[in-house]
Amino acid sequence: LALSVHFSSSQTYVLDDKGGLGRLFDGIGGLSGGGATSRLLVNYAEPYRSQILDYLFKPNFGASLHILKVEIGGDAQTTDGTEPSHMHYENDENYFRGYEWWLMKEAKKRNPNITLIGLPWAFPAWVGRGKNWPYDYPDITASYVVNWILGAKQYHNLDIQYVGIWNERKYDIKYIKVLRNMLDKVGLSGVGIIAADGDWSIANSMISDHALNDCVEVIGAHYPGTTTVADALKTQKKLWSSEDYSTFNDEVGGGCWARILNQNYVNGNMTATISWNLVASYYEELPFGREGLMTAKEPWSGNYVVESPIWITAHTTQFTQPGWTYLRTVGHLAGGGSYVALTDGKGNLTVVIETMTHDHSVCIRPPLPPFHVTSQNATFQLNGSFASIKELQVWRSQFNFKTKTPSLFEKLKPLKLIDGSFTLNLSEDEVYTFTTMTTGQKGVYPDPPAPAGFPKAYKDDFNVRNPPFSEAPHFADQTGVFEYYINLTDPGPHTFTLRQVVTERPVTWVADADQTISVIGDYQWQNLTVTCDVFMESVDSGGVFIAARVNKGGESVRSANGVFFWVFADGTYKVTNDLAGQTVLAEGLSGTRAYGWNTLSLTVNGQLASGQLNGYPLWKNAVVLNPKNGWAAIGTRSFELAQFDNFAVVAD
Ligand code: 147
Ligand code: CA
Repeated sequence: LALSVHFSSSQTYVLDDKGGLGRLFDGIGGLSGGGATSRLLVNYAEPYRSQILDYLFKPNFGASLHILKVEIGGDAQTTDGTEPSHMHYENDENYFRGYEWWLMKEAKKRNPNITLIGLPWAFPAWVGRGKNWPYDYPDITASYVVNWILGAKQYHNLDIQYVGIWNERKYDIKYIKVLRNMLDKVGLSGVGIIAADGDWSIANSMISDHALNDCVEVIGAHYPGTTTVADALKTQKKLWSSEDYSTFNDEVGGGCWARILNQNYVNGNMTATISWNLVASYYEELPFGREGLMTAKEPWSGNYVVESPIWITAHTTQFTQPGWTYLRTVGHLAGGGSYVALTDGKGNLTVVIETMTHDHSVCIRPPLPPFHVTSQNATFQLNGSFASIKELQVWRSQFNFKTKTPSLFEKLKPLKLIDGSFTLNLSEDEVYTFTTMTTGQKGVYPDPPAPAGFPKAYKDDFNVRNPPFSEAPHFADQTGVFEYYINLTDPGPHTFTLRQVVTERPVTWVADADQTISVIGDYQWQNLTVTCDVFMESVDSGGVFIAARVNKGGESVRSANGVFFWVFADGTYKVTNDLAGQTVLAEGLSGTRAYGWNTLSLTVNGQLASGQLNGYPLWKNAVVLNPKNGWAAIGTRSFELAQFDNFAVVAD
């Protein structure tokens, strides 16, 4: 016999500051990078690009984020692509690569008080001095990171407030001390160190090492599942969920975000939560597709989607600021769910309540233990300095998984308080904000253009004298870095090209390929012709390719399959089914050499592929059974310099 029992609870919750306050609130943020998650955002035309940025950063409009964390590019694969380093080589410094500088400036334009954070995932090879490890020469690594912070100020007037160690990899106590010391020496004593962007284990090291403890301003844990550990509490440091979320941004994703934004404080005393990622602006078929607060992955159409996590963020961000303080009176609701309350210390109060059910708030990690949420009545009694509050603004989100028509961040009628008290009838899967702040707004722009596939006929001659970004539109580097390049001595048709510039295997974060590769186009493409002029810069050993149907990127890039047409500087060519070059479909002589331009053309149609060199057929009828579809790509045989020009693709 199965019994089903329905609890219907009704309870009173006191919100009070009489016994003192809780921890200082540090904000809600988004993470660009780790890696290349904003890659496609930069190529949106106006007004769409500014609209997306407004939904993310503009105060009292959308997510109105308090924190922007970015990757310090290290020339290596860091999840959805590579991000360029400010120092490809030891004697090289350039603070205008990539898009993180631009993104930080756009964020700051909208919210001058935004907190900026930098964190490396990978490092250029020279930092490791030949080893795949960044800590053998702590002074080198520290000065490399400090240069990035100094460059942010010098070239972009950006004040970086926090810097991290090495994302989700081992921390090194010596290195942390060297970094702290170097920051102080160059006048960056205001830059706080977050450590160690992984689990909580650094707390234990901090307890036994006072000097280390003094170096670390914030303990940052990733995907903490809303809880912390005794050692972390014992340090009395700020505790942050410095990377969290990473969940497909449908309604369950929104539910995950609502639950952890409250419960990271309620259960884990964490005073900041940062979403991986900020905005899903990478090809969806790359790893962790659409795991951003919103989606903007179609610069060619202008389409973007303001997903539910944006409005869930707004419930907290629009009615609080870093520097507000949590009340001690926060907690769980009797019928399931949670509430937090924050104050600015000047009489303002913001209460956020969530009643997300288990199945509608599962995040990617860690596993979520079972719990029950039921509809319930809740009475809130405002005491202490809040006793005299007469009216609260009310904002509500109802996910409504039954009808699949969520109502997100709706402003309801202000609530009149009687003797500082109000009673609610809470349903499952709701988020409420009750606040004295009257500045909230559900920002809106006209609908963006309809979604559309990548253009079937696409070309780029890279002829841009002052490119707004170092990378050419829509190319998503998966190993190596491809940059606009000017051949100052070339009088002719190849003055402006795209150049692969990483010449040594970086200190990696995941397994970069042994070849470099940049993908572009529509993952669904099957039949197409890819054409590109190529120029090798390594005598004898050089090699370059163009490719179609490339089926993998991100951390799986090493095992990418597709149709790869290579020419080598030793006068030969190859056609392979894989990036690694193991499965050879055709090979022979090409007469190709370094320091001369050649035009490659690759046509794939059904199960057959053919190739042309400088307009003449070189090979044909290579049989391609798999993959059936994938991106177009360009790349090199190894970490070597090479140039590309007049890239063109025509797809069926
Ligand atoms: C994190 C990374 O820091 C991000 O760059 C991004 O890759 C993100 C995607 O979910 O994940 O790395 C993690 C990888 C694996 C685990 C946790 C974090 N894990 O298996 O618990
Ligand atoms: Ca050109």
